[in-house]
Amino acid sequence: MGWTVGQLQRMSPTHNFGHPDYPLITRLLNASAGPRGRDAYFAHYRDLLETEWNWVVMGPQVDALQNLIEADVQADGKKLYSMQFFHDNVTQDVTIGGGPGGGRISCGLKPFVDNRRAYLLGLPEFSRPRPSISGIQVLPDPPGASSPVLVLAEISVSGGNLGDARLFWRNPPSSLYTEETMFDDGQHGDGASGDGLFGGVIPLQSSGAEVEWFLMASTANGESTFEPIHGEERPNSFEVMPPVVPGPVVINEFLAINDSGAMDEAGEFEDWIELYNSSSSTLDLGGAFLADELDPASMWAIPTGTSIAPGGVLLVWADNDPGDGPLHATFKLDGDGERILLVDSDGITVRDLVDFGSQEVDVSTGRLFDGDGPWVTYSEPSADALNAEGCGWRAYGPLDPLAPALGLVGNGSPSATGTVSVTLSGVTPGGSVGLHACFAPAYLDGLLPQGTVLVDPSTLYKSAPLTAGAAGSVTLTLPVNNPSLAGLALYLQALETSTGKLSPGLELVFCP
Ligand SMILES: [Ca+2]
Ligand SMILES: [Ca+2]
Ligand SMILES: [Ca+2]
Ligand SMILES: [Ca+2]
Repeated sequence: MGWTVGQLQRMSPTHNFGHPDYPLITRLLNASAGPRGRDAYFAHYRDLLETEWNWVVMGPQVDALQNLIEADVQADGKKLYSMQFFHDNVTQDVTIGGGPGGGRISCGLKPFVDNRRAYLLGLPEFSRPRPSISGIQVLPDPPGASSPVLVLAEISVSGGNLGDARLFWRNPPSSLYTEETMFDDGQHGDGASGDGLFGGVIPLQSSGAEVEWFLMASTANGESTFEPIHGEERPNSFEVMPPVVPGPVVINEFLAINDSGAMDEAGEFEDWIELYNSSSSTLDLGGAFLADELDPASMWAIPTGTSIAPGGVLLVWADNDPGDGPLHATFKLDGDGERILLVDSDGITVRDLVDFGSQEVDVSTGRLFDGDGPWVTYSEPSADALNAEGCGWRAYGPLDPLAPALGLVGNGSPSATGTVSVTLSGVTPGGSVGLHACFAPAYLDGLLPQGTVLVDPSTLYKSAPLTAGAAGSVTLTLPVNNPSLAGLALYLQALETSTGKLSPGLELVFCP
């Protein structure tokens, strides 16, 4: 280009705008084409500047590339420049050649990146405040084919004024985006008017549709932010789930990461799915499907003659090992999260659908009561057995089993004629902790900011205030000696008063 290093470092981001030989940038940035071209251009430019165009990021990449080619450069008998230049030019300008008038300056990579970054960050387009977007929610979760989808986001501009917020969506993925306005008027599922929570609506889409979407918020001046970064190029997405037509058989429990639990006929620890028959008759499941996606071609047909007893369970291995036996589905479960579908033999009617997130090793996810919710996690899975069986202790946790900060275990056999004890751990040494016993469980997410409340406070039987020992644990022993309690169920959860830390849930059903 015949430019000096300094000129290159300070090349305008709108270079060639308006030049008749450069129609693309001219049309993109032309105000008559609407604000989005220019605003989006600068937002993308700024994202690159803030994430990539930084020697902290690029330096190690340059080092890696230099190491990759160094031996070949060394071996090159016809190279134009010395090895000294090969190394020096990464971090400094070098002068190549000489003679009258001096040599040509080859721009050092690091000073170029540093100086151009400093120049760009000083431009008003890249230094004025722009919106921040956080707290994204997509409702319902997962999106279904029976209602539009609401996208919520907290949007604000620190030190500036918000101009507008927009939601862009498309279906199918290769099509053009449709633009929807996001509102903070209290009329779009967005909480109160003017509270900074914005709502935008993606209209009703059909079952199985793959919808891609992103958000763009702009100041009145046009400084813009994408969520996710790169906007239309790398959008968020969701698949529209079909409506569920409940039947007597449901998905009851599953384990997506099995390291040391139930073993299949081949001696392998495999993923599994447990079904439950809530009806009072034996049901033939032959021809129905289990699947991890809606595509009929990928569904696994339950073999003819497979039946499930009334009030009974059926275990299917999700190991993609059809040779291991009849009940081995042709898919596995993704421990990072996916879905399980139970589909009628028509291949269309969805009878049950579980959409799950990231799973932990050897912790199953299941219904707290067989055939019925809420969904909880079990550190002691019950493959091919009822989730709630007989009397005794039963631990259950929130869907994120790692969330509880306190431990809570029941000791010994909980006989109605003996003594019951529970041990709390993980408490602040010497700290106060309450053990709450209720007659019903619950799954109250969001009631306490620290975690999920797993007992129903409206059915409180007793709260026991306890003080932890120096090791942060405490055991409560209760003589029961009341045969009439046999069969009674209590649901226990501990809450540390000062920190709000919660334990998992613990079910106690008194044995005779
Ligand atoms: Ca609002
Ligand atoms: Ca798995
Ligand atoms: Ca297997
Ligand atoms: Ca079970």
